[in-house]
Amino acid sequence: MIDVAELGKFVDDAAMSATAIPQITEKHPDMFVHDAYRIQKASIDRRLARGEKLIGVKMGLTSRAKMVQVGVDEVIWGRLTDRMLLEEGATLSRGSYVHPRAEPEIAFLIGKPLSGLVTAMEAMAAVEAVAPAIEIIDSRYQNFKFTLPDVVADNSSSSGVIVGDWFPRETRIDNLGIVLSENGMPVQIGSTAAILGNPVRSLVAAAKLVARDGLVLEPGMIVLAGGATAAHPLSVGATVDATFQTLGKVSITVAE
Ligand code: 0L1
Ligand code: MG
Repeated sequence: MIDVAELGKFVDDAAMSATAIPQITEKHPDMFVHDAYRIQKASIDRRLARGEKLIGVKMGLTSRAKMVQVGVDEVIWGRLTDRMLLEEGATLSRGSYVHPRAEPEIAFLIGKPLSGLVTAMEAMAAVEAVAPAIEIIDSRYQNFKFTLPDVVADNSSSSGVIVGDWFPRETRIDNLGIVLSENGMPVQIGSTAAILGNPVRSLVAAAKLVARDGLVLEPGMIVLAGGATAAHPLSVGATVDATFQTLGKVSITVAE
């Protein structure tokens, strides 16, 4: 028997205290993905009750590299709150995370309400701007190990987002080279084409998936399209830059 409220508190407490927890499926091997989305919502509702604001959603496991890295092969989503937003160039505190990793992503800024089954053209018509971004993921599970329902319940590992300069929605984002560097040394190289072949497909998937939960992507919200490369672990002293062909650079520095 799944207690959604109790498990929502379990993952929320782990995120707030940066404490690694055992996988929920160890105790609840019968947990399904739809239960996990209810737990995710319960954990984010706790944040909203504490005064955080919902600012958008993140798509996860949208590239082959990511699916292989975590051994899960289904596109998932999670919720972003204002507390997760970091300034471009900011310094984050390693101690506030369990085992953070960085992923280069594309961000969409929503200009018109978007939800449900839409074509790529309809999805793009709802976009106001696009930007290069870094997502900080931080699975709360011990050893970064989880099943699909586990990771969904844990808000799809979402924990931070850094957005670079916004560009008009007509800007090409379908096949841009990306270099992720740590202290000037490349650690991952990829292309935005690795995001489901084109990041707009991730936006189409976001519209469809959030609609199942009765959610609408509202003007002003951000949609993170998903990592284009494997995620890179963040260690103290690292400055991590994601440099995108034609879109520029997004950076983050890690302190104690
Ligand atoms: O954003 C992502 O693709 C991450 C989804 C969850 C899996 C992970 O924590 O790596
Ligand atoms: Mg991601």
